[in-house]
Amino acid sequence: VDNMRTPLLERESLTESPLNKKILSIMRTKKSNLCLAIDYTTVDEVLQMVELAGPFVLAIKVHADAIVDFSEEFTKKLTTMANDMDFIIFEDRKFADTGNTNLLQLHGTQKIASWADVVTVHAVQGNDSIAGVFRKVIQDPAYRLKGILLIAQLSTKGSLTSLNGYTESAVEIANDNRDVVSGFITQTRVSACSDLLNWTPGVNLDAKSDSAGQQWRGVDQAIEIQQNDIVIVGRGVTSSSEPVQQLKRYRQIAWEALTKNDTS
Ligand code: 5FU
Repeated sequence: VDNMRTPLLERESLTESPLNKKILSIMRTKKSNLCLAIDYTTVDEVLQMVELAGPFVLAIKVHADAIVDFSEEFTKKLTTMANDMDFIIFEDRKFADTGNTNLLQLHGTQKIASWADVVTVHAVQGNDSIAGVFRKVIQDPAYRLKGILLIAQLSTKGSLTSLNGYTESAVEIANDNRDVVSGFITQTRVSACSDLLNWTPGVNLDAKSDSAGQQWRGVDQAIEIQQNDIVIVGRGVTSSSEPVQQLKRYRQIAWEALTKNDTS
């Protein structure tokens, strides 16, 4: 398989996105292209896992609206831990509405723009509901938010993102808004552009699917064959009785797969 990826060091120096510069720098320093998806439902459980995972991960992904006792105190602790342990905070909100509503939700009860470094955004609502709104927030130093990941492909069985032209249209939105879009959520690398990072969920080394539409594949498939940059792993770690062992395992396998042909 040809390596479509530019060496990491070169990407880091070439990128004009401060967020991607930071991501690529953390990746190289921590030797980690692992994002942990923590889908626990209480603040205590989430923070305990962050404490364990912090040293091994590039990013921590949460679903703030799934945490039943979510509070501003939680996000204060999370941002402190992210600063101390050097990881990116990723809120997987999947914004998918009119630009005005997207903006209201960014600043709503959870104040996502204030604590998340990066959020996911569906491409389905179209360029004008995405670009201006997120640009305004990202350019405002009052907020922590520094970029968005466009969902080019979902990992779920039967996902409509595989309909003709959908993924290509998402890539077009990214190309037109390079100062806002930091990369993609995808299954197979969708852009050779070195300045756009390809993050991939649906990764598990020990299981193929849950009973609710998720499809998992291994790290070699995700990184070497499908040429993604960053793996997003959830239950492979969070449902394990030995999470630290699993964190080390996923981090090592994913890093080796990413840097195999990397000369930097
Ligand atoms: F955009 C997507 C997607 O296409 N598939 C996903 O699985 C997001 N996800 C998220 O990644 C999902 O919401 C979970 O938070 C996480 C995967 O966790 P798992 O436990 O490895 O299935």
